[in-house]
Amino acid sequence: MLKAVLFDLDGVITDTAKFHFLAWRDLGAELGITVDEAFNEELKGVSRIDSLERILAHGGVADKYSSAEKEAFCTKKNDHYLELIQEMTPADILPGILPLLKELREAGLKTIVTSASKNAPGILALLQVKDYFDGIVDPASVAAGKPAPDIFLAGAELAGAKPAECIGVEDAASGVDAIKAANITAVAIGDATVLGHADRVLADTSALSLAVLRDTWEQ
Ligand code: B16
Ligand code: MG
Repeated sequence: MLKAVLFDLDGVITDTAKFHFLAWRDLGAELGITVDEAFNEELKGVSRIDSLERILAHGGVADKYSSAEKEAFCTKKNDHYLELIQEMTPADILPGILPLLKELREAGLKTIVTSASKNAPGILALLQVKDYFDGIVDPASVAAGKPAPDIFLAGAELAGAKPAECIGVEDAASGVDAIKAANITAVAIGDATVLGHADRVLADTSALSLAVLRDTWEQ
């Protein structure tokens, strides 16, 4: 039986990806590294420090900075990101998400947030959807980030369900990798050419429903 739905946040519940992009783009510019939208795709679902490492490698300066300098760059990016997201309201919840959360509540399924973002609790509060979730996995508590399965395995455990009794919803290729590595059914939101390894790909969140999730899980 399908018992739990594990939700990625950025790109699934709300579109913070554009704010991550702007903050990384500006930090990159300060370091003389171009972060364009195509390269930004590779940062989706990837932790803050791993995103910085990828940007530095992309700029050919992987070994130039100390750990303390990298820490300072991450803090700067995050401070900028936090400024950008302060204006978020419930109107920024992506289409179809709120009806789905209500449907899942009524059907008695568990709902867990499995986001790589350390800002997830704050964003859920801004969106006023915290009460629709039974738990949030702390990304700092898992050994390895996406594409490793850890965060989704932790999400299943938090839901009190086996991986086979869960479904994961993701917008990033690294996130779909993580769901599949956890032996969980994956529903992806976005471009099928990037997310084709998911069990089902939907163009956008408005097509999400409990019926679609159940149908995918039962396939
Ligand atoms: P933070 P998700 C991920 O969230 C984002 O997709 C990724 O761009 C970001 O670097 C990562 O969270 C860490 O976020 O800097 O806020 O801790 O897609 O896994 O919900
Ligand atoms: Mg995401």
